[in-house]
Amino acid sequence: MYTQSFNVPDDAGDAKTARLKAVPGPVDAAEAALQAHFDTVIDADHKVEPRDWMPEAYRKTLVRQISQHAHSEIVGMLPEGNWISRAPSLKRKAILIAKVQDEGGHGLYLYSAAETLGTSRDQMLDGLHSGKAKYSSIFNYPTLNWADVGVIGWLVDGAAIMNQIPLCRCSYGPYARAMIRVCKEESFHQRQGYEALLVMMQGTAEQKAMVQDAVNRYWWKCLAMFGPPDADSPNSVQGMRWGIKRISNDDLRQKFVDATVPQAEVLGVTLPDPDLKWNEARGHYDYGQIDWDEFWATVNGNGPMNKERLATRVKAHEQGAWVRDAALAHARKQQQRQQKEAA
Ligand code: FAQ
Repeated sequence: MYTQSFNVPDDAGDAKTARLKAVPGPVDAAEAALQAHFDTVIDADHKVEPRDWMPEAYRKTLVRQISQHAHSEIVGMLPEGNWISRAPSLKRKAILIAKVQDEGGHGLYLYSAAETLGTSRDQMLDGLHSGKAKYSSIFNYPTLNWADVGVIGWLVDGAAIMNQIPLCRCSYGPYARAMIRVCKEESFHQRQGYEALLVMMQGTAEQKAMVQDAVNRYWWKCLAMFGPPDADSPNSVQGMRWGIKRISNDDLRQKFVDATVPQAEVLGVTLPDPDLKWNEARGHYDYGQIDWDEFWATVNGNGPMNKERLATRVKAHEQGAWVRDAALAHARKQQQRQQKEAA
């Protein structure tokens, strides 16, 4: 459903570049030469690899974005994981288990990609568990009924793919390569959600009402997932100059709205926005105002489920300590055995 973004032109135009954040310049001639080479790589749209020299600000930005992304994947397992024991059939249960497991896998690819930048998994997890690191706002809302699981697949995974397809062309090689596999899997997640909703929409009046209720609760939160409007997005312009971000927050949001409206029509649900209408002149759907105060309250830890999500994550980490200890002990034993055999 979402493959169109691989070849959209980049949008790093002059007006936006004028708002570039200040990044410290090179300190000496040797560093200036390294910086010049890095700029050439970026301008030629080649990949930066872990062993290449890169400006500290580029490294920091990537660690920030990739680790937040990894945290989102593993915290994102919780709202749907909550429904595994209550899935309405064996088929839906098997699909949901596989999906939630995939999200855990995405977290692992992304933590591994961030580790290539010199940060450790422990450091990243400390950031998450202490509440210092961000993760996607969308996972701080409750999953109240079974239709929420379908809507997360359709809309949350749908928004995630829209944002992630351009990341397959990110300038940092390990992140770009991780995103290719992630996007393929997310595409199945999106379709399974949509298919589950299609089935419910052919069911009873109560089932249809459940779907509409879930859409009503999730629509606006999904639009906010793309991040603040471009004018209020402090990281966007530099991220685009570096080829990390390829399409701006607002442009991705618009692409998501345009792609989703026809899907809602096929499904037979109403998107809860009286201002949503086709604008012939723009060639896009117009849509209403997003509640940014609510978004920032959620991002800053005060959403309906922030405390519970974090507490569940911390508990899972603590209770999983014995698994990590056992894996390390096993690795040590294997290493000793190999050393003995080699001696
Ligand atoms: N939630 O200047 P910008 C998924 C923060 S994966 C929380 O625009 P940037 C899979 C932002 O970090 C979903 N915080 O920032 C799945 C920054 O704060 P900072 C996650 C947000 O980086 C599906 C500040 O606001 N995807 O769903 C959010 O240029 C189903 C200013 O914003 C990714 O992480 C938000 N929604 O653009 C799993 C994709 N938006 O760090 C389970 C990779 C913004 O300066 C079930 N990330 N902020 O303190 C990105 O593409 C970018 O980082 C953006 C934000 C677009 C999220």
